[in-house]
Amino acid sequence: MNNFKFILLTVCLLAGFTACTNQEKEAKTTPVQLILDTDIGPDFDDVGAMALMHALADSCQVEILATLSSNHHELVVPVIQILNSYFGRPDIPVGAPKSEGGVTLTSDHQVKWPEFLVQKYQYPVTYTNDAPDAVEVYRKLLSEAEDKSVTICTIGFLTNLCDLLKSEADEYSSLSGKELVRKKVKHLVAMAGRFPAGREYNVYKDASSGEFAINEWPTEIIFSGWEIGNKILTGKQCVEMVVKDSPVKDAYSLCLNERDFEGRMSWDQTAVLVAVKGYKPYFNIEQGTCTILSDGSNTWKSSENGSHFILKDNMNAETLSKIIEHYMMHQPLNK
Ligand SMILES: [Ca+2]
Repeated sequence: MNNFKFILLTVCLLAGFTACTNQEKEAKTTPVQLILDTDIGPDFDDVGAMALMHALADSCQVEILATLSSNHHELVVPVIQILNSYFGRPDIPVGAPKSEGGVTLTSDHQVKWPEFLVQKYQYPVTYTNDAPDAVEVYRKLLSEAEDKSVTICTIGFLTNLCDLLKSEADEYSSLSGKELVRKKVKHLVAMAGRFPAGREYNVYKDASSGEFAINEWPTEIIFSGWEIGNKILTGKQCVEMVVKDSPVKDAYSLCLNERDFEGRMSWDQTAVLVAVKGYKPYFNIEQGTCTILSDGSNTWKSSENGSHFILKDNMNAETLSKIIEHYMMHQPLNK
């Protein structure tokens, strides 16, 4: 090997070796311990949110403890697993709601993109009904966690979180669900509600769960309300990516080809971004109390001692679109 080749090889090895450590330095702290709760299917911003989450995991900023479905539809867990597998993490625990009631919903697009992904990406998948009970997954992971260490990010219905709060002592913990959450959860980041008042899909589709979960939740909650992600359009650049066989590109291509030609709202991505990286510098926050009413609508009362926080605008929507879409376009490290 001549000197030039040796130097080149050394530089390449060092570049590879330092890639993650530099990004770890960027993170400055231990990775966020995250459980994601998603309804992926009725909307596809969850696809962008999961891509963003895996991008931040590849730069050591988040450790994904579980990816759970809040939706009974049989293809929700398969789509979650396709995205986890695509990004090199096929073994992330999954789970699904097992309680009565709740929501069973899939895409209303003409092209059923969840079916398309399941047919195209022949990864081994677990259908939603066969997945473990999400409450059991929560209780096991929380019981094993350090106190106040777990961030939960919900970007779907609040079904599992309601069931978790109502759960009782079991083989994993002698604590009730509410006590377990109070002890182990750092905070909840929720794409839920509309502020200062209104009615938002993730809450009203399972209003009784939404009412119980939010009103009874024993830690701080950061809400990314409907009004935050609604003006942040993303996906057009994902469609134009020069990559083959990306489930992220496929989902956005199929959906944006039908409507949302200028990009899809980024409700769910904003919640995951804040759950992992914090609200600064992307947003400001306002402190107070969100109350969910029985019809799934919500109110907001600003106060200095409330345990809730709502995101408020700081950056302009165009800048946030670029930041979020950059993460959504992330490619798996080992592809
Ligand atoms: Ca969602």
